[in-house]
Amino acid sequence: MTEDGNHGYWGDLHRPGITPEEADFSIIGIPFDGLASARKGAALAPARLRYWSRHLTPFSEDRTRLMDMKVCDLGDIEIVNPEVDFVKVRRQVAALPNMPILLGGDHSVTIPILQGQRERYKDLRLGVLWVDAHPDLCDFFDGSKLSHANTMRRALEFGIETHDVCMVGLRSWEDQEIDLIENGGIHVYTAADVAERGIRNVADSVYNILNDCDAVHISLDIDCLDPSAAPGTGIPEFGGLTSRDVLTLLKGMQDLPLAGLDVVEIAPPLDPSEATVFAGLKIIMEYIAVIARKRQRKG
Ligand SMILES: [Mn+2]
Repeated sequence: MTEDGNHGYWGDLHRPGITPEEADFSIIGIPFDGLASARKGAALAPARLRYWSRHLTPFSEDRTRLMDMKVCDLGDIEIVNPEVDFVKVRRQVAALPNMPILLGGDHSVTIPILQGQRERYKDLRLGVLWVDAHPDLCDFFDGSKLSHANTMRRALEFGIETHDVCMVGLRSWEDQEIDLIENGGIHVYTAADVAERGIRNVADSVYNILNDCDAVHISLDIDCLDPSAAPGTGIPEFGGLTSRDVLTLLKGMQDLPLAGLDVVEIAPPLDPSEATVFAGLKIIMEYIAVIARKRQRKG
């Protein structure tokens, strides 16, 4: 707790002056929403997440102590022209000595994030847990190949294998995505599947698939959640995951070789209550807790 009554950033886990080599996590904002198709605003998310991260305490909901987890907040990577500037994200992620937690931005920023992860784990099997209302498998969207509807399509082109991708929470489709979804080999768990099978059952399936990988990146679009839990996003999709589903899913991934997280599509201008910003913060802190529990158990 600081003198003004606030905590430090990231529930006091951010140590001013620490280097990435000394930290467990690097937090990087990518305040870019230039390729979101409608209702922009996600560019403002990193600033709001940081601002309210001082409200957090260094505990998870199950009272896992997070104080030993060291966070290095590296600030933002500015994107003006994605064709040119996405390479900054790719290079930074590829070179990190610790685990990245990335703050979008719209989902297009995950294209260079996954490229960077692909480079970090270059000869290894990289899996992706994709938690989203949308598969983002369009080849071309809104005149671009780098829009937030193209992210996983591009990832499949730079060497992430369909059978190492699990998608959870899906419920909205573009015509050009259907063939890949139905015949492409991606493991698909719709929001309706989660409601019918229960999240533990789905989480077990996801775990068993991704446990064959050497490293697993989690990309979480806040629109995976039902708009009742996270209304402040560009394209709210009715019928989504509950907040408890998302937390149970995260906890279920604890024994995977986790390699990083991105949280995207939080749009503060569309989030007057800021409940969606706080949802993102909870997800980030519970992800840190997953890693903390893993360490403490090994301890
Ligand atoms: Mn989405």
